[in-house]
Amino acid sequence: MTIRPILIHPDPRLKKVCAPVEVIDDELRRLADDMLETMYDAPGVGLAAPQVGVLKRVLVMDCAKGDEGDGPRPMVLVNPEVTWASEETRSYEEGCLSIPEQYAEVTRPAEVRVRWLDLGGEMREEHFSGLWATCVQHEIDHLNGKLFIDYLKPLRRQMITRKMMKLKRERARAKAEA
Ligand code: GNR
Ligand code: NI
Repeated sequence: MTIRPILIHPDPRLKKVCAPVEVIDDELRRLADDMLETMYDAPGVGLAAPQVGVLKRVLVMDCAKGDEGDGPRPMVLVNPEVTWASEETRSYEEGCLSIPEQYAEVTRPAEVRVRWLDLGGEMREEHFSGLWATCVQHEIDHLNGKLFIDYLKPLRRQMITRKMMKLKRERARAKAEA
């Protein structure tokens, strides 16, 4: 398994609608493995393929931390689709590994049903609530080129984007000097 670099906003690859996965092969399984390792290393509770520069409809997540008892629950969702969303909403302070150290309240459906393919090519469907529901919607948004800051007022979004441009410039400079 390999930790892959996470793209930082703004990046054109984070704005693309990703393509459905056509075949589940070893390359895809390696991608999913790498994404899980990259997510746990960050650390984060979710990661979408475009965040590591792969424009395919794949996401990983594990929101089990903080849940009662049982250990980690790594999940890999291929071609995920929301099949039902609750009318009830909840707002949660979201962050994103592609927008480091910026947080904002986002309101989304409180619960969702999601259908996807697992790495064995089997169709799965599950009901998500709590952080799992927030996270899976945040990750599916990534697959559609959407970031949580797209829900904010334009001024706030622009302020965050400017901060990220500065962060990227500083990181590029530090790298050049290293
Ligand atoms: O690690 C993450 N935490 C988080 C917190 C609230 C709402 C969504 C998330 S997902 C984020 C990791 C990430 O950027 N996934 O795309
Ligand atoms: Ni994110």
